[in-house]
Amino acid sequence: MAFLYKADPARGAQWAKLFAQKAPDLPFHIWPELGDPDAIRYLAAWQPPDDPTRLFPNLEVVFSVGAGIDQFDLSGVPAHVPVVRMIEPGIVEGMVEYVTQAVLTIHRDLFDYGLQQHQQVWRELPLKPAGARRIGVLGLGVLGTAVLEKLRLFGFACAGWSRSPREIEGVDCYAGESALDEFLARTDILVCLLPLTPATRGLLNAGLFARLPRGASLIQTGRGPHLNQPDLLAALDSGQLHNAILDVTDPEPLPAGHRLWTHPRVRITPHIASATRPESAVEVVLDNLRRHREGLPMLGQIDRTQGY
Ligand code: NDP
Ligand code: OXD
Repeated sequence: MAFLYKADPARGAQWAKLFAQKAPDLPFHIWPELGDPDAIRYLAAWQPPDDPTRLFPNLEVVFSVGAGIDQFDLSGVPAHVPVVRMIEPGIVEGMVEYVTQAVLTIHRDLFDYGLQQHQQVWRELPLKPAGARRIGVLGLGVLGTAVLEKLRLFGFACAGWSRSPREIEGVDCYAGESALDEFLARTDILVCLLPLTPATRGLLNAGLFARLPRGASLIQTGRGPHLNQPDLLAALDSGQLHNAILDVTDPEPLPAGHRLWTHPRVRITPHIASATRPESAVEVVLDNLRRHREGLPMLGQIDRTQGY
């Protein structure tokens, strides 16, 4: 019985060390070193190989090393093999930090002050209290909920949107297509923390931007293909959107010379909003292996019918 890791090899080396300490009886391999393919029962990957059960006929569980699983070709993983995404405290902490700094950057007009600094202009802009700033988070899952719980403490007017109805203390929760208009109309800073599925691909487009109040801002921490990039540029140029902070783009990396790189009201980071932390991730994976052995549901097992 063995565990195979197929993702960034430097992080794989950290996983290997942690497995050696915490599960010394479970042989751990880092792709492309496989050992005996018949012994591989568990695979953790950013992207599994094609046809994994042909390569590893005794495969029992596939883990995503990331929170999202859109990079998986689920049709290649037979239905009897559960697919488990990463839910671990390190990813949550990183995302809460990133979105909080992005919201505060926009809320405290640091984009505009940056432009002023560039022109050596010393001019005070009107200060808006947090309670007058309306934050709206698309996606009320593990990450969206954690982000809102933090933002609420600053006094922002917080709301979120999900597929099924949710309840979060101090947050106005909206659910489903029919509630999207109302949610958007009350949102000054829109944060995307959705999974990428056929239903959410391209959701951040001209039609959606037009339903936000004029001058709203976007923080995009979901997946690049949620966003129609030409529509974003048009909305920024027309003033419908005031600024945008993008952690994810399509494609990644964003090609050299793309207009988004140099737009004065766009800030770009290279998909670093959050990352799986080996120390906490290995604990969670080992706990899921225990659950699997005991026939208990694993934390983060995805619903294939929904694609997340
Ligand atoms: P979850 O699965 O816990 O939450 C997803 C949320 O999105 C749920 O509230 C779900 O609704 C909602 N949702 C899904 N589809 C729809 C839809 N069609 N309409 C409305 N709401 C929908 O995911 P996480 O919070 O753990 O992660 C969210 C995403 O964040 C990841 O999939 C990934 O894309 C991104 N991410 C980005 C990172 C980065 O560094 N930039 C790092 C980690 C994650 P419901 O509650 O009804 O199920
Ligand atoms: C993730 C990511 O999904 O890093 O975990 O984007």
